Amino acid sequence: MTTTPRRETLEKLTPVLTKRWLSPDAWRINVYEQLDGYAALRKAIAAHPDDLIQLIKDSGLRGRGGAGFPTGLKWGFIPQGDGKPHYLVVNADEGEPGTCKDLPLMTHDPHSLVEGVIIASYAIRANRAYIYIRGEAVHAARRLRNAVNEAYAAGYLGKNILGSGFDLDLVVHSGAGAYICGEETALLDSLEGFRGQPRLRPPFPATHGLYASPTVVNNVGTIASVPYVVLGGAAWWKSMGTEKSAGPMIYSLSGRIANPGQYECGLGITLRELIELAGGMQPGHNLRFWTPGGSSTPLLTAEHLDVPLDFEGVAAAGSILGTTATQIFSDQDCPVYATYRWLEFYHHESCGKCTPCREGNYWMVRVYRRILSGQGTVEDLDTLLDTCDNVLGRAFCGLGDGATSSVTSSLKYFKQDYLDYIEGRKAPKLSAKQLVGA
Ligand code: L3W
Repeated sequence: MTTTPRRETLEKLTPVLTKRWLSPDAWRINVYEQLDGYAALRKAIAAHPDDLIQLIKDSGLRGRGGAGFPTGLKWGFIPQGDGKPHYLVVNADEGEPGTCKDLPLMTHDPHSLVEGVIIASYAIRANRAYIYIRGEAVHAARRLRNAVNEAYAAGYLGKNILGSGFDLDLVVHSGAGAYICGEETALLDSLEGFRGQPRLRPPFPATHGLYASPTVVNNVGTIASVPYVVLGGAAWWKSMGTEKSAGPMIYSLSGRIANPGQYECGLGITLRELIELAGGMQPGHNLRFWTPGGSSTPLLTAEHLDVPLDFEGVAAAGSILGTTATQIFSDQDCPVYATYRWLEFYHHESCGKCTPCREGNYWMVRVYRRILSGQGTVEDLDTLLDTCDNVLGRAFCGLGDGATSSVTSSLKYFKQDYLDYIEGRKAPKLSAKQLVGA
């Protein structure tokens, strides 16, 4: 039986980026314009670019792609007067397991992203921008391309935008469905036509990005927030969220929840409140473990229901806010098996460039198969932790680090589940046949 949220919890919903999602046809430019669309662009283009960067700094807006890096600071890194072209690249390669906030935004409200792109490009003095969208997101890409065409026809893109003298071309580029291309430097390699593999950082894209030129790479949610900050002001933006984690955030809830979906609330809401907003757990299920921000973030448990879901609160609880993809598992789910399935994903998606990630994930998958088929040993648990030690901080990019998150955290909280497979108290989850090749 689903439960009805209390009024005080319902008031925690702050539809800002999601406010047009339920308006029919909001993806069409005429409807978008009737709903305040492109008003922020008119305001921004009358301002000095440096003032816009300052506004974004003042608002406290932080990256919505997983790392929470201060957006205004990143824009401010772009060298000015360097004679090089500057680029804005939107990372729309949403692929983190459990994450589903950017694709609905681009499907229901693509113009908010296009408007954000134009304002951000004007601020950093870029005359060319790209949206790199995940290859499988065919429908969202179609909506985006339609929005870009509409924006060109309305004079919001192209030459001399709104008579300001500012020119901008925007290209929507579809990837080919590789998770690694969500890593910003692999994305840039892919955009340049190379195989998508991460580059060594530093130098960061802010100085050496696309075609070795200064480039801002921002997530969809970050750039789509910009028009709202411009219209509402820094103080209004800061009135939502917490002091260090300002603004609203789209939390995607999935798993054993009555009403899975996207819930936009001020940063700092708790999982207890989110579950209430989502109508409670599914009947017969009790919360056992969950990810605060996708499969790359360490698991938390029922003990962490009241942790504030902002960058600082989640870090203090030993995890990472990540992409705010809360995947909710119950007492009917197995943390060992869930971790194995995530590891299979990382193993499959590892680009192979660095040894710790390529080999570490391969070996860990083999160990999990052994444990889950009832043939594991207690020593296997040390092998897993030792492998994680050799991947975390030693891989070339965040993919390797992310892969270790559920392994170390599930061993920390649910070691008994591992021992139950090893010592025969739990029936094997995999058959001997599935061990073939392990
Ligand atoms: C100039 C400096 N720029 C940092 C920039 C840097 C980047 C941003 C954040 O990974 C995490 C990852 C995933 N000068 C700079 C500088 N920057 N120092 O700031 O950088 P960083 O290294 O903190 O993180 P990152 O490499 O961007 C993002 C985690 O998010 N994640 C998300 C996964 C989502 C996907 C997806 O859906 N496609 O992959 C979830 O947890 O694991 O740790 O722009 O250039 N001194």
